Amino acid sequence: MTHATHLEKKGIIHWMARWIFTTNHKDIGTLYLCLSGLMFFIAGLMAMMIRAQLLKPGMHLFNPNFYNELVTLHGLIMIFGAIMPGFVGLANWMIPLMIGAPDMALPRLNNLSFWLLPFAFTLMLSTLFMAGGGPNFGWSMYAPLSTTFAPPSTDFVIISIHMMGLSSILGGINIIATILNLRAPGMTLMKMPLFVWTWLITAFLLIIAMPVLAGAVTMMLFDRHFGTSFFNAGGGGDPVLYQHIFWFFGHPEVYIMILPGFGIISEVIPTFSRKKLFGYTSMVLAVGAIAFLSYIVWAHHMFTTGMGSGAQLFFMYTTMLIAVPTGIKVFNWVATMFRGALTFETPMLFAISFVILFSIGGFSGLMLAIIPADYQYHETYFVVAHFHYVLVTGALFTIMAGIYYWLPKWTGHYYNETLGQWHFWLTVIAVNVTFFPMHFLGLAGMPRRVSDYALQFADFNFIASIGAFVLGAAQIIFLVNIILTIRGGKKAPSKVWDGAMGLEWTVESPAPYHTFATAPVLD
Ligand code: CU1
Repeated sequence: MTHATHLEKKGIIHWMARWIFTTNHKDIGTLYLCLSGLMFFIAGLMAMMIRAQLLKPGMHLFNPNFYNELVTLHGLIMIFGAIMPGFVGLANWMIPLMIGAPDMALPRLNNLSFWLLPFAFTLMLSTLFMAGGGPNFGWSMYAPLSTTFAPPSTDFVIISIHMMGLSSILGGINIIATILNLRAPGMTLMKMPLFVWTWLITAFLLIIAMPVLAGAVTMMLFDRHFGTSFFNAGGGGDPVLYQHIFWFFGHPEVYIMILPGFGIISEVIPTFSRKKLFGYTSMVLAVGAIAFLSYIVWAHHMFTTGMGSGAQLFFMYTTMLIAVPTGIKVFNWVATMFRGALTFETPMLFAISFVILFSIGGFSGLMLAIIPADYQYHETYFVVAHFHYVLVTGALFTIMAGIYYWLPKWTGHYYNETLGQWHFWLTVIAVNVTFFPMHFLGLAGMPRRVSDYALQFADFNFIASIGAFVLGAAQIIFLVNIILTIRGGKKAPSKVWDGAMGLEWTVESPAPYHTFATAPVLD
């Protein structure tokens, strides 16, 4: 071995050791964001394969069973692989900086929380190559499809969900410990930036919700292998019990994927409006109210299971009640922009389009909450349209807003604004072209999770598929822009957005010693 290759080898080992053993919140934040990006790519490819199969009626790209595996893994990986790690990555990067903490409270636990995930997702994706195929029962894993009739690989899905759940619970504990214990003197709870507040509440949701999911999949495992009949009517159990347990986790999970996004938007809109956030206290209370309500609405996913009308009415009214705190938040965001000195950089564009498109998703959610109407909409593309409007804007757009907003702080360089604008406009147009026609498909009666459809649905499906391909392609611009920003670009000062009234961060942070830049660029 020559001297040079020896040094090179040492360099690679050092580089690997740094990322594997790191306990630094910025490093771990970066790892989370890289994993999120990779999972977004994989689950996005699956979405485009789904839309290719649905391009026109009678397509035979794959057999219906593989189509179901794609639908299942697209959902599971987007939720647990792309969105949640994306928000946790942003939390790792920004919460210590925003509250003036030197790092997360439990740095080694932080390392473990991250490194559980690559193994969990390798396990989950490997099910595609197992005998009998991957999971084919949808991300909600309803029994008995996931028990009696499921392929053997389901057990590996269960184990990977346990690993992801453990990661989330440990991450939630770490975030709560950090926020409650490591705030700088003077940083009282009601002075914390909204992003920190929303994450504090989200962390409690995680700790309450994830063990419930773990319980549900463990009961699945017992029904599959250990002779129990929790979800088997033949043995005295009830498949509907699975749905109750799953959605007691599943509905709060939706808010786990949205509340941190509310926080990001509450940082971005004031900065680019050059005004203080309107109604800070009501924002905090609204997030708390939404989090509470999210635990008493779960059966709105189950109106058609034959529950009594008293229960149906309870879940209808509590669901509709969520519109009140959500309305308060939308009002406050608009009031913050009102008479502000607005500019429309990429983070602000994503923030404004979030407010508008998320409201559309909110309204279709209200439509779904109306019991008699839900009998018509249930299991149709109307539901698919609804939750993609909520999650693509509430999670994806807000994460993108956050990345554009904070990238200059992280790297010391501005991103390319022209590329950012192209990325935004292509994305926002493509999202609407993809998902808006699904409302019409659902109202016309097209069922979800079916790999082919009747002729009358052809036109809207074709439009939706074209939109999906454009949406996927547009993300290449995002990736290129991020790489260019990491490698160089216009130098950014510590007050990246002209310090807009000191609204960017409440606490000046020490220079990150692990930026990508070669020279220290942040003061
Ligand atoms: Cu729900």
